[in-house]
Amino acid sequence: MSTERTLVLIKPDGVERRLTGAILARIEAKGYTVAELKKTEATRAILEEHYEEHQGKPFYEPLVEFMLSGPVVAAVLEGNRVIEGFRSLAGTTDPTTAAPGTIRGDFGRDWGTAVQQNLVHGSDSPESAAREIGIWFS
Ligand code: DAT
Ligand code: MG
Repeated sequence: MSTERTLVLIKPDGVERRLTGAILARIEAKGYTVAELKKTEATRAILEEHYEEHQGKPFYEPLVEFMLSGPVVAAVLEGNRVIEGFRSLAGTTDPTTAAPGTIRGDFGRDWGTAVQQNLVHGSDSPESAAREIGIWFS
């Protein structure tokens, strides 16, 4: 067993489309524990830290603007290999090609700016998870 914690965000598109419950249901059905949960508004300062690795990329500003466009739901999940496991539940970054059966594949829409409107964020490594949990739940 390798019990881990990961940071999950339900992005503004997921909250606005009333998909919070459906997404959390998939997380719980998989057997992960929702250890922390809150609805909150991101700030530019939080997002600059959260998306530090993407600063300077062409999609960075649109991504930050999108994340500021409405409330998000932040969660800490616990479970065996949950970092990799949640990213598998979420599907690949682009909802157009994310596999059916995944959150992004089943609920993601193709509407022009869709890559950033991909419903959820999940930490990608133990280091990112520790860093991101500190940002959203300090
Ligand atoms: P992920 O969220 O799958 O970890 P990432 O960390 O590479 O993906 O990128 C963070 C977010 O930025 C991603 O969820 C959506 C957006 N994004 C990534 N690549 C993009 C691109 N080529 N065009 C527009 N938005 C992009
Ligand atoms: Mg990422």
